[in-house]
Amino acid sequence: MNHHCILVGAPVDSGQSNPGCLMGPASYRVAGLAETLTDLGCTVDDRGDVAPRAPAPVSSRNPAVHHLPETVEWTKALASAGEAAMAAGFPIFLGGDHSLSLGSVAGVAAHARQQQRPLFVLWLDAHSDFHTPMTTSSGNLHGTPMAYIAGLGEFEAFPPFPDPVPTDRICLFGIRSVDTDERKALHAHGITPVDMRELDERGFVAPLCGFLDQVRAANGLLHVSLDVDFLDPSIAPAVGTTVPGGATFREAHLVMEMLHESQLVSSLDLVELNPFLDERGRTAQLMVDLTASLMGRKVFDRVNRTN
Ligand code: B3U
Ligand code: MN
Ligand code: MN
Repeated sequence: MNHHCILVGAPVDSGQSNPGCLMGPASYRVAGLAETLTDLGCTVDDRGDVAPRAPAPVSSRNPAVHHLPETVEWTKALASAGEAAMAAGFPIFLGGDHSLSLGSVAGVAAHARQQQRPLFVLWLDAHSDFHTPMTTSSGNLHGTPMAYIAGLGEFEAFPPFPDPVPTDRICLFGIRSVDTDERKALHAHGITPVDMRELDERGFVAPLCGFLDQVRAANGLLHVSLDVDFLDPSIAPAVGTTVPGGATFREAHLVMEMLHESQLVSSLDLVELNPFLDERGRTAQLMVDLTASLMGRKVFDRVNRTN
């Protein structure tokens, strides 16, 4: 894992309807993300917040879709910031709602193509985010990035995704809210999410190890997209779309520690934090602590964890 962290602020609020995500990057800074990473021995380059260009007057054929022009400009700006950050170190995209991943992962994919390395995506989320602008009924574009990344469906004014990620390199993990059209599309494209039912039955370790083995065998790059609503709302209230039954504090840290130990992760999104809905900064703090676990913070170094 590269320990030169590039912080890319992405105060995106256009992909959903609950104002507040634009305060996310500031909240992570206040919660001490850079200081935490520095304490862990990382070097940190905070590049500030990305500024998109003025939106062009584009509209969607689906009348439900809102803020398409703004989201298209964020996608373009974050794709170029992301590609540049990948060339320099380990990008951490500070959201911002999940529509930011339309751009962050596009930038990461462009870098992977240039490096001739296969890109894998781990989507830690309550939702599958597998709509297209044509199928969404909420019109919230934060529900679309996974289909865009897979190169599936029609994305209207968005630039074509640089190098679509084949569906067998995508792992949707922690899923517990899927709309009918998304379910149909997931079936049609042979994607079986690792949903909470599977995690209840098998635990978190085996499904995650299976995916990480695939990444390792292919010498792949691994992008992790962490949506606040992956977490149970009782520990992470600061999100507009809470869904009960999410990952616990211990499960979430376990995932992050396993990701650290794999040494496979090459980029990270922190998305959907809405500081306006937070309680004394506890969700922002938890997201910072989870990032610390991903970057190597442990309680104790054991030689053999099974003893
Ligand atoms: N699938 C629903 C709900 C949703 C997706 N992502 C979030 N919520 N955060 C939709 O609006 O597309
Ligand atoms: Mn999401
Ligand atoms: Mn979600």
